[in-house]
Amino acid sequence: MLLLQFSTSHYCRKARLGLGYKQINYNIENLTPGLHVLRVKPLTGLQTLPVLLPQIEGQPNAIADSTQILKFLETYQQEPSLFLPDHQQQTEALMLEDWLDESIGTATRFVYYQYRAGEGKQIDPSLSSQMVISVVRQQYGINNASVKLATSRLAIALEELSIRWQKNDYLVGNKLSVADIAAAALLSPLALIPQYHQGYPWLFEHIVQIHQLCHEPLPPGLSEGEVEVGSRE
Ligand SMILES: N[C@@H](CCC(=O)N[C@@H](CS)C(=O)NCC(=O)O)C(=O)O
Repeated sequence: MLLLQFSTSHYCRKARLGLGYKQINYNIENLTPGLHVLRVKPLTGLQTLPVLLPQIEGQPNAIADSTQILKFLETYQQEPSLFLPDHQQQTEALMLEDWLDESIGTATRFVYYQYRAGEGKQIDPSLSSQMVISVVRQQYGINNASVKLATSRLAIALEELSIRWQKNDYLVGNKLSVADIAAAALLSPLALIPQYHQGYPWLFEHIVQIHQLCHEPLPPGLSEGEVEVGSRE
């Protein structure tokens, strides 16, 4: 299998977590933002990444969207399962996944790129990085007003996740589901923002645990050698 991705995209991280959880072998092709459209659009009709190319006879040629990729992986290789045996719980996990994808992953992007363009500029002050950040901000309409809205959406999300994760190790049911994978991937960019990293230690503990369960290297801000989550308070 081949995963077409942007190396830093949190939606691509979500697909990698699914592949890693099921321990499926795959290769990666990193695409350049902007030019990626030339490679991706003819394959899927869309322009977003991740895209998975199963490269297996009898399987679809290309699968776009992280949610569809996880669904495909579940049919391709059932064990270990990412779907919950209880139908109602599985529906709840799919709803949470959709909310995290459509609302919270976007809110994270807004808050993250605002930080990288301001206080967090020193993470990579190079011209090329600052140009990418500026293009992304324009593309998605990231400005003070939209970031304010995104920040309040994130606050509600963190409240909801804290209730669920503090009650149980998993967001729904008693095992890892697509909801946990979506949350771990789509909130991971917040690890680089001190206000979130210091304010929500339980979030990053869960993100680390889920990455370990999925055999996926930790995201920036949580990698080995960096300051331990719990010791930052
Ligand atoms: N719902 C999609 C969202 C993916 C998405 O927004 N990908 C971004 C990268 S983080 C992208 O490809 N942006 C490029 C573009 O829109 O041209 C998914 O879950 O795969």
